[in-house]
Amino acid sequence: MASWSLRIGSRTFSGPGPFVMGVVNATPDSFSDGGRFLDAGAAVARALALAAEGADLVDVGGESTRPGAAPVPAEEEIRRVVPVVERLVAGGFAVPISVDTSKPEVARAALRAGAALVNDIQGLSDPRLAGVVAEAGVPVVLMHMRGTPADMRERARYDDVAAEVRDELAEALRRAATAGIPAERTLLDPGIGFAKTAAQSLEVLARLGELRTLGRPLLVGPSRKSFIGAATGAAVEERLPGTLAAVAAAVLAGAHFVRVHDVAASRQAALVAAAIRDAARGPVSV
Ligand code: HH2
Repeated sequence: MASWSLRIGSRTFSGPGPFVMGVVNATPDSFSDGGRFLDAGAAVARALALAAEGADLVDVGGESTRPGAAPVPAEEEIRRVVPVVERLVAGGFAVPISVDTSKPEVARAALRAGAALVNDIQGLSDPRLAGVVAEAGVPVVLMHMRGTPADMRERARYDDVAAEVRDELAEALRRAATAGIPAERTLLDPGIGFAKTAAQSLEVLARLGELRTLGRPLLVGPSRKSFIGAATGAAVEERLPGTLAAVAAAVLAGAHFVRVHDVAASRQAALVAAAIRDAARGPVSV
């Protein structure tokens, strides 16, 4: 992949990574930690703990995207997310903050409060959100999915999942460009578990390298997801070992960023995978 560099808040990211995005869910119903961080103070404490564990970014979200999750009105999502961003910024939080939303009103309010990146699981299918991102001049994560969390399971039909994800992410890049967001301000994410069966998620992970032809840094979010349960039978709260295996596999396959709940453990797994990846290039001759 051509070299890339992305300014997110106060930090410039470039190179192969790995970089770790820690998940802060300010939701009552997230699939793995719903309700635990709903109170703004608890979510702030969670973000501080993830930063102490070595997170390079924190991703604050106020709406669960698990299959069949109930949609949350924009005002409620703002009420959950914005106080968390405000309190972190007021406290001098040094780690760039990302907002996990597909709603233009929520993105606008979070960016105004100090968020530096928009993480959109809908890959900018809403042109109003694209407008907010373009106007703010911030970077954006374009994630692949089809439909909405309510109906995405029925839309998991592919002839060639990796090729179709690549083509649909290329379409998302075109939507961004049309709205005035240059490719240089994007990250791409194949959307593990979104409109994908467990087998399709595994195939996308195995063939992640094919997405490198799109020329943008890749973010992958395997943390505690159901493909791990399908491969092992482990319940959600028992999926850390499976998450670490997926993090290592993603880094070896070319992921630059991983989005995880368990930052310290995932960071160690990602760093070891990256060291193996780099050793494969052999000794550097001088
Ligand atoms: N996964 C989830 C949410 N947002 N964003 C990106 N870019 N990539 C992902 O894989 C991704 C994401 C789902 O995980 P989580 O936030 O823990 O659960 P919930 O949506 O139920 O809050």
